[in-house]
Amino acid sequence: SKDDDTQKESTELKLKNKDRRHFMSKTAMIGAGAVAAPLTAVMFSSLAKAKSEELDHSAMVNPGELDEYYGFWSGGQSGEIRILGVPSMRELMRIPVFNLDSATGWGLTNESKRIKGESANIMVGDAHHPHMSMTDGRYNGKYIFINDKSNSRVARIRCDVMKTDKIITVPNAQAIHGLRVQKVPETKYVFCNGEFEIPMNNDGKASLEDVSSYRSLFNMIYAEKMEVAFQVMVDGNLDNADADFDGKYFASTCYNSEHGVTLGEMITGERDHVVVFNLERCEAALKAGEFTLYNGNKIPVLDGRKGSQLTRYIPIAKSPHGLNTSPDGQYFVANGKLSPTVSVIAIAKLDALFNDKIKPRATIVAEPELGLGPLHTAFDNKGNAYTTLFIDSQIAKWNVADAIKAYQGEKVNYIRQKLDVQYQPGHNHTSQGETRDVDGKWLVCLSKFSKDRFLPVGPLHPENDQLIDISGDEMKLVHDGPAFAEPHDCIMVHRSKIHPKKIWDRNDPIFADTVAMAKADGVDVMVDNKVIRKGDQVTVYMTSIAPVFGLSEFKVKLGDTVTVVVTNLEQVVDVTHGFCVTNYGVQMEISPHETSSITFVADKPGVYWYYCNWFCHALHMEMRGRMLVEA
Ligand code: CUK
Ligand code: CUA
Repeated sequence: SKDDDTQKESTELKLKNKDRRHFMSKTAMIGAGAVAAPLTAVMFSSLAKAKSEELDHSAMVNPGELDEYYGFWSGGQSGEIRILGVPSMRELMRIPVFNLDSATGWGLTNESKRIKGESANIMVGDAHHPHMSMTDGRYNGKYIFINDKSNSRVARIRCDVMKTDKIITVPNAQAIHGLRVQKVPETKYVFCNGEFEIPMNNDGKASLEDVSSYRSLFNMIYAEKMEVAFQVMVDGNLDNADADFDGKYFASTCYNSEHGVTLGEMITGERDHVVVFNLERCEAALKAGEFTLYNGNKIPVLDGRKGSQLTRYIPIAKSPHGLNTSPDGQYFVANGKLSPTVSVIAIAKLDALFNDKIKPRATIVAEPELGLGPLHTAFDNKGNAYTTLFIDSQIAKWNVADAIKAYQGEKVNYIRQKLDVQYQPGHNHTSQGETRDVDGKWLVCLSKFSKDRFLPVGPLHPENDQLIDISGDEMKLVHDGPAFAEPHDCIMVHRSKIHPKKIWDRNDPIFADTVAMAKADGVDVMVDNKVIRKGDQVTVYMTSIAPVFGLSEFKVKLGDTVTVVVTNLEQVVDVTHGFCVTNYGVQMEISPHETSSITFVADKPGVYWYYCNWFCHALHMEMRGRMLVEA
């Protein structure tokens, strides 16, 4: 009814006013303190301290203030990465990766096509797991790696420019899903799972129906070269993975040990596994040549199926999902999904397991029951874990040491708190929580449904990324953040770890091939404005400096293949130009000291204006020229 609505509105208003009054009165006190003569310096400084403490635990980042953390969010089926400031949850940037991006021309420019390589024609992706390279178990600020489940790819983002610089398609595998990095001594390998099982030689010649020949692969990729180093064949479907803090073991959850192809077949068994990979033994097998090649490529595939010396299979409740290493380096935690439990594996017992001194189940030191649908677990720096409960729509905070005591039969309650989240959480992540620098300040919960939390925007709803303050004894929900389809996972990296460039280095490898092409044409892109024709191949070199392009017109013939190379000469930070040809579907970004290029066929005769589509100057509208296409 209308009355109800009015009442609801006035309650909301009161709440807002109360918050506002609260905030203003604190501010007013500080303000008064500064001018009130009777206040002693000590009193004033304690007031100032109270204020700064309040701000420390607040998600409020005032206009002009900077966030403490960079958050890297996956973009799910949008195929991109987003950078958020935490705790403000302001979106700072989008990094196109597997998708086509209208603003930057990613997917259209020659530079991005070279980086996309053999998958340059694919404009979609499903990006789940962004993780930063590490040195000695700490983020080193160099790269972010991310998987593309939909096209079996892995990409690398350079954090000095926040652009994608390598993309590879992983051979022999399908649906690259769980992805993490080696933490210690450094990220030599990025590893990822081929989730879907396929015939090892997937050439259509072997039986397509014989499911028993299908396999799922664990993939090890050299982080610097971005080449697949080797693959390990396993039993069952790999899901999520993580690494230890000793540089010895990698673990992955594994479902469908039944080798089923329908849902019913995949969940008949009571148990599935965590598969643990022994790096030293894998590298030794590789050296000894104990591998097989498939599909006519050169990637060595090791045999890690049950009974292999390279792996161990630890039975746990069926269909597990997330796998997370505790930042003290002691445990792998496998999340039950269909089971209300998580299984805690003691990493210190893995040597004994690989030396056949103990049985696989003897590595499990706790199996706390947390609630319905545990998917992923995050950690603080005080021995607590935070597990998302998808079905219960909660986060369970639990104490790892107490869970271990309970498993040994002691009567202790390991559950610390359950917090309702809105709604149905998938991943969660704590600030620096997958590293030795875990600080127990913030927890982000990526809720898959938002339902009534935001203004309705049609049948498609945003997701809800919720910020939770975990610095005190209790979890406190402090912010709701709507997110477009569909972040799966995120990490939060302290701002002190990342040092982005303000303008491009002219020697940057991303456009080095374009500059080399110009040089071969006798063109210095920093100076020259020239049109070079070779048959029906026309290359147009031009500079840009606000508010003009180096060429106010160029002429081509109908049917020519035209490459436009634009170099931005701006020394001034933040003056990005664009190059856009009307009615030709051509546009791209050129940031200060960057060179970008784009190739298209002049398939429409007449006059076509090109213009700058990144606002750069009071005369930005006038920053344009004509492409004359002669019939
Ligand atoms: S998966 Cu999405 S909720 Cu791809 Cu990391 Cu668990
Ligand atoms: Cu240059 Cu707008």
